Amino acid sequence: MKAVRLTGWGREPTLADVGCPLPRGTEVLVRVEAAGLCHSDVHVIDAARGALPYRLPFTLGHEVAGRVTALGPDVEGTVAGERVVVHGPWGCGNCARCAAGRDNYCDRRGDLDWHGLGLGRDGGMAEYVLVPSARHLVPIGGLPAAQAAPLSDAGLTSYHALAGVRHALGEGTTALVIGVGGLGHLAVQILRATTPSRVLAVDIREEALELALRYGAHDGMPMRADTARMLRVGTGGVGVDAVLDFVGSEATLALAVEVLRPGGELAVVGSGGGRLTVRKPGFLPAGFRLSLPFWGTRPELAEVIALARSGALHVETEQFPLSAAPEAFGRLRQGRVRGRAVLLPG
Ligand code: FEH
Ligand code: ZN
Ligand code: ZN
Repeated sequence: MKAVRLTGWGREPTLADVGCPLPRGTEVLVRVEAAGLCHSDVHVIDAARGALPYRLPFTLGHEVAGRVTALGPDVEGTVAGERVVVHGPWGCGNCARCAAGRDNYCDRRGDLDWHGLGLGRDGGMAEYVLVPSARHLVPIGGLPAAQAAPLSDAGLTSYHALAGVRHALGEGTTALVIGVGGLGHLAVQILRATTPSRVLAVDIREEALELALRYGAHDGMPMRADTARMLRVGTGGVGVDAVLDFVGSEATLALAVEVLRPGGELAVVGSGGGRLTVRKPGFLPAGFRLSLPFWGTRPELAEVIALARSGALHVETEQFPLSAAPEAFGRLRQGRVRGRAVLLPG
């Protein structure tokens, strides 16, 4: 079968022919219908030798949807023909976190030499993918795979980040989304669908602000020197109740703490590597709370899929054949993907 393989650290992945795996025990073979690209894939590709515990080669792709095609003899919980999306942050499978579908916070993650689907284990940028257990599968019904796949990472990560700050987003509140790309445009929709908050968006790109407004943001502002002042004016001088920062740079973190209300929540999702000085006494808003959420849980993925199937969530995608993976990665690196890039093996 064809697969996008990472064969060397710092080397671009290549399309190669590899054997199609046969499911054993509790394993499930899924015919891939769509696999999304993520900035984390680029971070993995660019990682220095030894920076990650992963063993090469492996197939990339941790944002995958398709159809169950073969089952190991001990499989329970799915059937051949079922259309599914894969919950990608596979953990040890034995700790209390994994047992609850919270593999993203597996207690034994530090002992593993992989982080899940397409992250040190063979992923779904391929015609088929082997999933260790049906517990990692969420049914998608008639949802198109090119919609479902990005929801398993971009959608789930946004949803999980929001879950941690939701308590601050009741009636009369304001939420700020910084960075309206593959994750941010979904966060805008999830906020509108699940909170009463007014939703503001900030980005450096005019087309990203247009995307935010198209998907329900009440207002969008360019990232400039006076953005904090504009946001304070736009919130009647009190600031915002929660910030979801999908960039995570020095500038966006500084903007976030400048516009947060006392008791405000900051969820840093983007891996921009920005730093924030947290000290007392200091200059952060009183009652300031910070979260660094990672991906999301399997139960949350089922909630995201249900939102999408209800029509409340739509993923902006750019679709490529599997063979165009190098072009898709090039566009992702250049910041020239509108929404989420998705590979279609079929
Ligand atoms: C995956 C692996 C490591 C870090 C971050 C990620 C995210 O893309 C998962 O959403
Ligand atoms: Zn990802
Ligand atoms: Zn575990």
